[in-house]
Amino acid sequence: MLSKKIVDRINLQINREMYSANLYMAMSAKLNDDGYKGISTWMMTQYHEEMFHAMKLYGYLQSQGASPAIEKIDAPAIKAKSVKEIFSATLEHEKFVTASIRELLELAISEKDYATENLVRWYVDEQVEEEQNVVDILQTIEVIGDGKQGLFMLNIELGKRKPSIPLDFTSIG
Ligand code: OFO
Repeated sequence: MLSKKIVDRINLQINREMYSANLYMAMSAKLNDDGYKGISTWMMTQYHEEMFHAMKLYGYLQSQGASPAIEKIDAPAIKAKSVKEIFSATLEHEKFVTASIRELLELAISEKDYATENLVRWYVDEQVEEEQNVVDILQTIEVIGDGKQGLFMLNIELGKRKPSIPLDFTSIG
């Protein structure tokens, strides 16, 4: 059985993952408006990844007899204008999520909640991968420059991204 502290902290993480999903959906919309359909697809795929992160925690709470608490999600604030700025903002956001996951892991360890610890370690690995993906894209932008020709190629490349997670959440948990 999960402690109230753990349930509350997992619910906070669900909210943060759903905020991440909204943030990337909003970025996807902006990129689509700006004519970058491929990069917009990459961001929408990221939206699905984030929803999966939220739903995996949701399913875990239910599997432990606890209730997910769905709260208000803040509207995403996007100040970034260029593609490079958007990916820099993405990296900053992922670093925030990584810190949030570490906090949850530290709580699980301090409570000797080994089941939650095991679950959260999956997110630790996931964050390493997510940060690396964005670092790679930023490095590519450094190499090709953020002129129109380079971004045209990047747009084609990132448009090939497919979700690595199931999009049907009904079986999670
Ligand atoms: Fe982007 O990894 Fe979840 O939030």
